[in-house]
Amino acid sequence: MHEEDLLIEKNYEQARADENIWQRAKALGISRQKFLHLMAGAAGVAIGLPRLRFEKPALAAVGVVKPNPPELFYDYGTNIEMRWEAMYNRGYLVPNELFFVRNHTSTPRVDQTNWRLRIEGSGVSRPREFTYDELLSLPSHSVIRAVECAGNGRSFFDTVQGKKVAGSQWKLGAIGVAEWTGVPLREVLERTGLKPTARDVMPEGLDEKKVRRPMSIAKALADDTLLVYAMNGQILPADHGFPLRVLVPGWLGAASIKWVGRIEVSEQPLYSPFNTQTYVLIGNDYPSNPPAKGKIITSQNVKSAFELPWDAKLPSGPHLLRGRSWSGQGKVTKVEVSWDGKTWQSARLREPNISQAWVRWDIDWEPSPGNYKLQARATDNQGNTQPMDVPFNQQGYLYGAVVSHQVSVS
Ligand SMILES: Nc1nc2c(c(=O)[nH]1)N[C@H]1C(S)=C(S)[C@@H](COP(=O)(O)O)O[C@H]1N2
Ligand SMILES: [Mo]
Repeated sequence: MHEEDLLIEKNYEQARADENIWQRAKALGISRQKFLHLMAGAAGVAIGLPRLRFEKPALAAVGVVKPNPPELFYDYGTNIEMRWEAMYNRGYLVPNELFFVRNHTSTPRVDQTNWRLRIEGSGVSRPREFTYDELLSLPSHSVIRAVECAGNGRSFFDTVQGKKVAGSQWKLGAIGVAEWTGVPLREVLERTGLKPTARDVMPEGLDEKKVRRPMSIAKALADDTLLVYAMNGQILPADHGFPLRVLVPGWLGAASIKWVGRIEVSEQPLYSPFNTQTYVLIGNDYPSNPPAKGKIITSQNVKSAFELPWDAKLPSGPHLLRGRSWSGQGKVTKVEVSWDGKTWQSARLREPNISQAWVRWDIDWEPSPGNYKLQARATDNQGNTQPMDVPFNQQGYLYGAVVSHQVSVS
């Protein structure tokens, strides 16, 4: 094709598409000769394109609806973990297709036309139901916040402390940050005759196990505690709680009940197996707290992750290391990185830095060949700094110690 023909947009696009296919074919190790042969066999570029696209089949974890290809997720059966390396070239938010999923059973398919949200209990004087459309017509609010599983980092109790505990062996990808849109829970409680004597609020899921976990009335009335119907500008996906989920910022993920169908408001403290048996810290360093078997978890702690695969292989020479740090209790103010286990250097924090979400950071690194254990240590505005070690607890929650990330440079 002559250069001047490329002034015509259609020709230009065609030529660039051909070139692009050839480049991709070359990257796959296909020779020019073989490529021309393949192209000749196709009735034009439009047919050649899909033929040359090498896509791995999207495997489906049990009970998770969305595709979970192995380049985006680790698969733990009913739970899928975000791969941190997949965030290296993305922005602040985790796209819905890359957001981790933690299901106690499996994602239920709820038809929003028959679905109702029921508010009841001794803490309200006008118990009632809301339809999906009624909720959509209430005042709405959008916030950017993390949802993080209390078990995020659990595998390090095994690999660092040598104490393997049951449950998904998460590395650090059981967290995601999204923009959540919904009705403040307060707006709904105010429409059900909330009593001044109300103490606890317990949302309950419509999944098989009816996952439910209480929060204090103060937390329920906070501006950013939401009944969420949209995630990152899209209708809330099935795996993340369609038609409605709760967002309880800063608290463990288990408080952010998905597929919520009922909310109990009580004048008495509320308990469920999810704050007495599980999601409590049990161990020598934690006193029991009847009727809970241990210390009840509320806020998440400070953690950091590199946007690298486990284990990582890098070429020697200059590299821009990237990562993110977060705290359930506030905003990260400082991140330090070490590649020798002795000296620490400050990483550059990149805007935005949103409280109870995370901050992106980066640092230049020019390693020579060898094996390294990269470490990142964050501090939040409440003065919490990641420790080098954390006390053990039986169910492997809140592993907030500095993690060593194995990298081999050649
Ligand atoms: N109804 C219900 N809500 C639930 C769960 C569940 O299994 N059922 N899992 C909880 C846990 S343990 C976590 S960490 C978060 C995970 O949210 P995500 O799957 O949208 O990432 O949802 C919470 N809400
Ligand atoms: Mo969780």
